[in-house]
Amino acid sequence: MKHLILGAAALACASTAHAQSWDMPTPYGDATFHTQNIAQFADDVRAATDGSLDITLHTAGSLFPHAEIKGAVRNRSVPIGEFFLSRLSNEDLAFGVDSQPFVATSYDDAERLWAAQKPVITELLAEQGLMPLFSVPWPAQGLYTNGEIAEVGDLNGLRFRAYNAALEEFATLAGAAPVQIEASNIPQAFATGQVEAMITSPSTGVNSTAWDFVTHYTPINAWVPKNIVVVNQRIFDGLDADTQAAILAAAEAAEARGWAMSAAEAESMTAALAENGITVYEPSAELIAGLQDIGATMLDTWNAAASDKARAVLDAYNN
Ligand code: PCA
Repeated sequence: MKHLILGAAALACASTAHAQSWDMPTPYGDATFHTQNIAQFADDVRAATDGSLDITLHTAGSLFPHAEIKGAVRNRSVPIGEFFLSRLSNEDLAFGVDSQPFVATSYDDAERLWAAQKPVITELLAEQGLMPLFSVPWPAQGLYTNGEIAEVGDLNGLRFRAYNAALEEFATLAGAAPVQIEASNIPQAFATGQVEAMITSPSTGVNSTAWDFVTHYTPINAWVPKNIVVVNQRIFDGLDADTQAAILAAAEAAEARGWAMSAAEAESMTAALAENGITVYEPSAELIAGLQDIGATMLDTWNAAASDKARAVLDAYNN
């Protein structure tokens, strides 16, 4: 009996000693479906570990600015974090394939692209002591402007909000003037006249109340970019096997749930844009052809600069 009690005490002790609080930064706000999905992931982990791993979200860039989140997980300032995957394209173009225009434009394409990309970026992230847990796409990206855009020439000279290097290149090739703005700063950037047009998902359009500053939206659906959640490998390896398994199971569920949430928002948030007074119109054949030309130019540039790993992703996707 004494032995048993001691055993139980030791167990309780062990679990207290190992109870952990994890801070998790994300660039996106609380109303974003990605954030809601991650909140559910955190709840699932808490439940599966009987509260011994407690993940606290820090949203809208409140703990680290977007550009620093990956580095913060790498240097163990935080164990886990979320960011926009293609922002790492300056490290290797393999990270940015999902943001190349007209490479993958539907959820089916995006799913195949993620299957091709995952092993390669898992390897690249491992070199930095990082492990991907799950990745979820935004709805396909559409064009927000004041007035209808009939052809690429109509974008000429517009101050254009961008969120990564590919979109900056795209806007520049369209004759627009790109300005990098974080998603949570979109309303302010439009209100102050810093930008006057953007390409983003219907989700981000609704989350930033786009009807306050633009009149028109067209679903050009040119790419389906992803967020990724990564964990520090060394911190993960330091967890007991049950906790590791709980995280991996919750991550798998979060990936499946996130893709479904994304697809649902592609429709519901486009409808919400219209309900709030935005004119939603189909892109003209001329506009799409012009945007496809820009995409082709970008792909040439991409191919010329791509690493073997990046090329392997595109080859695996295309074959
Ligand atoms: N929303 C994010 C990334 C892509 C998207 O749909 C943003 O606009 O920053």
